[in-house]
Formats: sequence, C-alpha cells, structure tokens
Amino acid sequence: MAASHPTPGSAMKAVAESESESEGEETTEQTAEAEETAESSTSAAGGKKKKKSKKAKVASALGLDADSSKPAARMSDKNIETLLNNNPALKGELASAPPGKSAKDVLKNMSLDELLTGMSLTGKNQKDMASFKFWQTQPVPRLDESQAERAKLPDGAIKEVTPDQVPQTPAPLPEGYEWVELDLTDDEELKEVHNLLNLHYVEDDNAAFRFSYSKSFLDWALKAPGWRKSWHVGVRAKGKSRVLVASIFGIPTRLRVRDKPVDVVEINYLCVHKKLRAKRLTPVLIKEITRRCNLEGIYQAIYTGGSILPTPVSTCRYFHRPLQWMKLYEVGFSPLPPKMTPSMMVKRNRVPEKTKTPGWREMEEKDIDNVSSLLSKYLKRFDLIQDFTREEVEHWFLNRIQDQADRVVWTYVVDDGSGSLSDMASFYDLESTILGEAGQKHPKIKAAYSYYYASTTALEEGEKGFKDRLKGLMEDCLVEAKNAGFDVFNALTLLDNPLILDDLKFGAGDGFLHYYLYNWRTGPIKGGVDKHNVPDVNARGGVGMVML
Ligand code: MYA
Repeated sequence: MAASHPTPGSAMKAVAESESESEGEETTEQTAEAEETAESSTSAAGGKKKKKSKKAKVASALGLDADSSKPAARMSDKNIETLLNNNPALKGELASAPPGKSAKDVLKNMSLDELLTGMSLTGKNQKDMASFKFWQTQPVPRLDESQAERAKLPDGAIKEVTPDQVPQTPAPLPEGYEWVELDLTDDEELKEVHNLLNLHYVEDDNAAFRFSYSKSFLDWALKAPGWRKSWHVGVRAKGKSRVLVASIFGIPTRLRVRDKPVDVVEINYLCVHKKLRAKRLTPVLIKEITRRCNLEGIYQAIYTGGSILPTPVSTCRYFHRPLQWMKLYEVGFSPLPPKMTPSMMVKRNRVPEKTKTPGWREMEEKDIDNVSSLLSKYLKRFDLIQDFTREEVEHWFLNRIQDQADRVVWTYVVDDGSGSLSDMASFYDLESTILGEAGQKHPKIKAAYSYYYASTTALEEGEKGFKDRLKGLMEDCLVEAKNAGFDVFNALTLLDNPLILDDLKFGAGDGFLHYYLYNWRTGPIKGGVDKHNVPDVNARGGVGMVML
C-alpha cells in the first residue's frame, strides 16, 4: 500500500491548516498583518527585520504562548470548544481517543508543538520490539537499534540466504483455505482482486474513507515490466464459493539505495478479509511471498505502510491541496480553520483555469527516451530511488487509456521545441470510498496523487531557478487535475516537495507513510520533514521513490 499508505484520506489537520491560513486572506490575513506590522516595527527599531513566525501566528490564533523557552503551552477550554466545533474531521479523529480519555482531554494535554506537527493524537502505533512476535524473527533492523550505530555499519544484506535454504513448498494454511496464483490477465480474477480491496483494504483510523483502486489501476500497478504471476498470491476458501479472502502482491524492480544497486521485489496490496483478521494470516502471507521471491533469486524487498513496524528507513508526511473544498468539507476530509468561513476557503483554494508554463503538453510516445534521461539525471540527487529502465518509463508514464473514466496516469512534459525536454511532471488517480452517512451524498473522493517530476533547473549550480520552476510545474498539475475533475491533490514530503507545499497551499494531513527495506541495512534516509514533522527544505535528498 504504499499509499496507506495513505491513510486513505489522511484527512487534513485542522491546526496545521490554520497555520497556512494565517498567511491567507480576508479576516485571517488582516489579523496576521496587524500582528506582523506590530512585531516588525519593534524589530526594525532593534535594527533587525524579523517576521512573526508561523508558530507564533498559530499560537496567537489558539490563544497560546509560542515561546519555546516557556513551559509547553496548552489550550483553554473555550479554544478547544471552538476548534472542535469548527473541525468535524478533527472531532472524528478524536473519537478514537485512548480509553478513559475524552477528545477534550487529549487536546488539552497536547503541547503547541504536538498540535502544530499533528503527531499521533491517539497514541496508536506505539509498540515495542518484543511485542512484534513475527517481525522480530525477520531480517529487518530492530526498533530499538540505534540509528547512529546502524548508519555506521556498511550497507548490505542483513541475512545471507542460500538457495538450498528456501522451502520448495508453501507453509500450510488454516483448514478450509488454499493458496492460489492470481491470473490478472483474466478479467474475472482482476475483478475479484478489485472487490477484495474495495471492501477490505486500507481505511483511515476513523473508518471514514477506504482506498478504492480501479481495475485499470490494478492492471497498471501489478502488470509492470517483468511481472510474474507467481508473485500475485491469493488465499481462497476451499469448497463451492472459492471466495478470495486474502492477497499479497510483488512486482520486480531495481533500486539504488545510496550508492548501491539492489534488485528487489516491491510488495503491495497485502489484504486480509475483515472476518479473518487477527488470526495471524499476515505472517503466513509474508513468508509465502518471501519464499516465492527467494526461489527467483530475490532476497530484498521494499514496501510502505501507514503503521509502524520494525523499522522504517524513512518517513514522509502526507499533504493535501483541496481542489473542491466544499465537497471535502462536507465529507469531513477538510476542516474549517478558525476565523474562516466556507466561502473564504473556497476562494482561497481556487486554481487558475489554464496552465502557465510555456511548452507544457502531454507526454507522447516520442518522448520516452527524453523523459528517461531527464528523470534519471534528476533522481541522482536522492538516496533512495527506483532505477527506471526505458520500458518502465513507458509503462509508468505513458497513458494508453482512451476512456477518461479509466485513466490512471497523467504525464506532462515541457517542450521548448529544441529537441530535448526541460521538465516533466505527473500524477495518478486513486479514489477513496466515503464510508458512513457522508457517503450518501458523495460516494467517492477523487484524489490525484503527485507522482514523479524532473527539471533541468534542479541540476543548475545552487538549484538556480528550481524552486520557481517546480512551483510552476506543480501549479500546472493542480490546474490539469482540477480540470480533469479531481477533488484533491495529494503529495508526500518526498522528492523536492518541501520547497513548494506551503506556497501552493497544501495543508498537512494526519497520515504518514513509512518506507521499509526488507533484508537490507542502510542508515536512515531523509523524508522531507524536520523533527516536528514539518516540511524542511534541508531534509530533501532522501526519498526519491514514489510507491503506489
Ligand atoms: S501495506 C497495506 C496493508 N494492508 C492494509 O492495511 C489493508 C487493511 N488491513 C488488512 O488487510 C489487515 O489488517 C492486515 C493485517 C493484512 C494489514 N505490513 O494477520 P494478522 C503484522 C506488515 O493477525 P491482521 C502493504 O500492502 C503485525 O505487526 N505486517 O493481522 C505492504 C503482526 O505481526 P507482529 C503487518 O490485522 C505490505 C501480524 O501482522 C502489517 O489480521 C508489506 C499480525 O497478523 C502490515 N501492513 O492483518 C508486507 N499489518 O506479531 C511486508 C500488520 O510481528 C513485506 N502486520 O506484530 C515484507 C517483504 C516480503 C518479501 C521479501 C522478499 C525478499
């Protein structure tokens, strides 16, 4: 899942959004401006021009003291009440507060730093190594292993596996179930996988949204160059129904992790039917896909997820740019920040009607070589990347689907007519089903996810002109996505996204995406956020790989 990856909705953080809001318009802007003027005139008198920090602006909006030298600031009852009333999404999230604590208790006990960074409100995901009964037997770094120590060891396999150690037959399944290889060239089987995932795959913590992968998406994601049927693993009930109750999929790919090429399997779409949860089927599925990969000489894997397992090599944060703010608000995805009205939010989230980058056009077949070379030069700047072949560039970026309703990927290039391309940018379509009552009015959120981009300006000395260029490329993607009917544009803090998220009015989500490497040791890789999980331009250069 890479996406857990999303946390399908990774609903937007109320407080974090009010943070960007303080640079917004109308009432909020006026307040912020008044505060800023007051502060800059004092600072100017001292000879040093200083803008009021974002933290200070949010603190003031919440009635808190942002001075980090003072004891951690807490919110008053009145502010908590207002915040919860204005933000159905936050209220929903707090419905899963730890036992014995009300939503208000949780908020009240959070410091300003915690509120700003949107870190776990519910204390979920906190488990020590000893309680990972399965994972502690696997060749992955331990959660309690010092990161500094890990970084000192040479990069490489954690465990050497020889072919004679690989079992020739699968481990037994519980009575009444059997292993199957799924045939995704058969439309009926593709439909079965689609149904399993649509009913049982990743949901957000409040069970408000669930990923809804289209059949064309799964066809694209799972039949990438070099795909093998033996890595498309399912579990069916024996007997008449033969219903598909679990899945795990792998596709082959080549990574570069720091300076080392690593042939891996990319694992995704691990799913167990809701009725079979907590029965330890997952370890059996993981061991089976591992066995099948080992049989093909593959001993390393990459995967992502929203929960913490031993041990992430990197963590990125989700950001969301509303394109249809009112719909997102109505379904509880986007909060209404303090001091804002819905019409102010609609206005704030408008995007231009037309793209602006001269030479911007859709990628065509003739661009494959140029896109490959541009992407490969651009991605060299990152520690964790997919080493794309030409065939993979063609598969992942060139749209061949004519029916717009089934389309999965949108790729654009900037062509100045010189024969080479200066830039490319792309996004893909991944919808989420809206669960519960809200789903009656709007059954789905149509989300565009930022995919890869590349720009020659990134390679200029001192990245001259890159930030503005990237802003332009991403804004043009917002325009294309809006015109194609998307409700929201999602992005992680990977690649160079920390440069532009704030300027383009992306709001922080409550979802994080953890990256994992199986049987490969390397030091921690930057995920684009600082220690408070706020996008940090200095934390770029790490994750350069986008997982679906
Ligand atoms: S991430 C997307 C995962 N899918 C979902 O979230 C869909 C909705 N949820 C479900 O279907 C189930 O809740 C799942 C767990 C299947 C997630 N990755 O069967 P159990 C461990 C790895 O009783 P259930 C994606 O697709 C858990 O810590 N392990 O649990 C990438 C515990 O182990 P331990 C996980 O809740 C997948 C054990 O499973 C995950 O019924 C990458 C409990 O098993 C998780 N997301 O089902 C897989 N969630 O005792 C790893 C729980 O140690 C690939 N667990 O705590 C590794 C590389 C393999 C290839 C190697 C080749 C060389």
